Amino acid sequence: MQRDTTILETDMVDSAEPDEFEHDTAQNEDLNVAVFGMGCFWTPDAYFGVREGIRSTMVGYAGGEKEDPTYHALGDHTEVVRLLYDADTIEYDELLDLFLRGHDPSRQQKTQYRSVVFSVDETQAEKARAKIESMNVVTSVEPLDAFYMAENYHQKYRLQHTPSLQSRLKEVYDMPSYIRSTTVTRLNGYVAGWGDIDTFEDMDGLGLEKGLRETVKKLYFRNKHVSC
Ligand code: MHO
Repeated sequence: MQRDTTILETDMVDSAEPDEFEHDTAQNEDLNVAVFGMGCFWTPDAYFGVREGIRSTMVGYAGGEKEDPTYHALGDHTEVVRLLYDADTIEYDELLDLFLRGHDPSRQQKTQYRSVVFSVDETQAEKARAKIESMNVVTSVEPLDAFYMAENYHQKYRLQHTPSLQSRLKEVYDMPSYIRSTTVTRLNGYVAGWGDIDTFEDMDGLGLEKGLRETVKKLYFRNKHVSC
């Protein structure tokens, strides 16, 4: 299989300016980062993407020694989701609870899919350790050394496999903006059946045409919590 040559740098994505949908505008305030390994990364990308306070998600690789890992040459890395979140709306502790509920942390997995909290500072590490201390889990807590963004075709995977929505979104977003967009992040979760469909109804900022909103709803019910 041909190697994806359009891999984007994290910085490029974080600073990309989405242009059209209203819901994307207020993104310039300070956001926090959280990184979790919890199995195949398509699932947490969607699972976290619908939560209030999550501004965007990105999937990638972390935790190993190998430089510049790719999906097909992963080395000793683990698949992870990287969240940009607004700490005034959702606390790290709540993210940890979602993390623990969003996969089976008691199950030993191979390196690619292991259960791991990658902390970006000592406060996160302490919170994570305190939370799992009394639990019967295999989850490890490790400092995040490097995060390698995964190939574009892994980002917002569920949505990228929804052609009708995808073609409309591609008219609006280039790839960095697409990955960073809160709208796209939410939609990727909804089409995988996560979140509260009533919240979606209330989201007037999404700016999607009626037909496409119907598509999202249909997929939401059909795909209820689809996982890898
Ligand atoms: N079973 C999945 C895993 C994908 S993943 C991003 C597949 O190969 O289709 O690890």
